[in-house]
Amino acid sequence: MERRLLILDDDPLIGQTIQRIAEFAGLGVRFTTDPEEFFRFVDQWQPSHIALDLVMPEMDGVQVMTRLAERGCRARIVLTSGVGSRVLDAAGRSAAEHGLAIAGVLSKPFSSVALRNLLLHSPDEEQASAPRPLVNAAQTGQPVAATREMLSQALEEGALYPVYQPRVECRTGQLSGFEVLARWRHAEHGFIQPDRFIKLAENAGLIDNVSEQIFSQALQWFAAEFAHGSGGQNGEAVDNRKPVTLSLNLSARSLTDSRLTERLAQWCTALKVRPDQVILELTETSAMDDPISSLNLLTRLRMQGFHLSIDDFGTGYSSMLQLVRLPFSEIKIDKSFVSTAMQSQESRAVVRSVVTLGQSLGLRSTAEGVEDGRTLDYLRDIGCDLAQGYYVGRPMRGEDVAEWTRSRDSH
Ligand code: G
Ligand code: G
Ligand code: MN
Repeated sequence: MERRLLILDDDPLIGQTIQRIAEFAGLGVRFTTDPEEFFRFVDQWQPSHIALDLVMPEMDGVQVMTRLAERGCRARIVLTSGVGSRVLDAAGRSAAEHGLAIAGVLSKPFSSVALRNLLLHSPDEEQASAPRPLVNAAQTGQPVAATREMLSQALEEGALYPVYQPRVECRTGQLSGFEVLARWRHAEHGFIQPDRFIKLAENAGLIDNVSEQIFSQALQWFAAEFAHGSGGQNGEAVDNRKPVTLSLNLSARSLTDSRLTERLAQWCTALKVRPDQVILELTETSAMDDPISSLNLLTRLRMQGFHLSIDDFGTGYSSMLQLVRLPFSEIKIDKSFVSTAMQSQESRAVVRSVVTLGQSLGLRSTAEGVEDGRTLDYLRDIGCDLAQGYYVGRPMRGEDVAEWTRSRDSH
């Protein structure tokens, strides 16, 4: 495909410099300092790439991007500016949230090599280097408004089931455990995502029923595959490895009375799963209805040997106060920071601080949302303990875990 670059910059010197670099790299180039002419070129010349100055007197880059988004512009955009990388990063995320394709951001002064790389590298790499929204953009797909009745019926029919996402040690790559994630397969509406039914379950007073179904299925699977410290699929003890763990998401609403957690302890006894192989992940610790009784309950769980993890740390739902007040043994760094760590200096700063905070409080740190090898390398370098994310493994059905393990062992 022919590459055509359209440049909008109020500074003719910079615009011409970009033009020369791009022409030298073999691109067709148009350059203008006038926003209105710019939009005429966008419509008539259909550039494959756009270099856009973020700060201009007549119309700033964010306004330009809004108008590009309104036109459904598919060109890959390189943002340039002297305003500093924080502002550029934010603008890049805002553009990505508008659905624009961002090839990258360049702080002025930039090198010709950096510009060439952004203009020439393959779409795959461009995808990877695009700044992504810090907060996931709105749900896509056709949202089904799940109702209490639908959920009750699903519970009766056993339509909820667990999937398992692996967690590995950053240092060695060794399997550490699995997080259990709930899934709902609806006969008509297909898959309904947890972000749409967990809240509903909490508000409808059904969250304990949801958790019971998910936990019991997950514990049975786990007991059959991994309990008693065995790492083997067929029960043959695989040596000196650390026992594999099972992480369960526990709603703060389930801490108002002890029924669910008592059943959890009973299941563990019956299935011979050691409580110290089970990690309970808590989010929205600030939403605990009754802080004193939940503290009691969590402390008892901890004394029984269960581990406690503070989930989505850094999002505001999981607060520093709760981190110190409650007997946690693990801190999970929210995926919004981890998945943007390679593009954003700010995200890296947060990830690093949380790992350090964990270390000084004697907590294990787990990064969730690890989507590429570079992020995993980075996490290892800064001393993060565990990694979880699409790069390591997607959430999968129990019967697919053996295959995942085999494919890892084979290379
Ligand atoms: O895969 P993902 O979309 O599966 O999960 C979205 C969110 O839903 C997770 O952050 C998690 O906190 C929550 N979640 C998933 N499974 C469960 C569950 O079994 N119980 C509770 N309380 N929350 C869950
Ligand atoms: O409990 P919690 O909010 O942490 O649940 C994890 C959520 O993150 C689940 O919805 C899961 O599907 C999702 N997830 C797991 N790995 C990745 C990843 O690498 N990238 C992104 N964007 N989401 C992930
Ligand atoms: Mn979780």
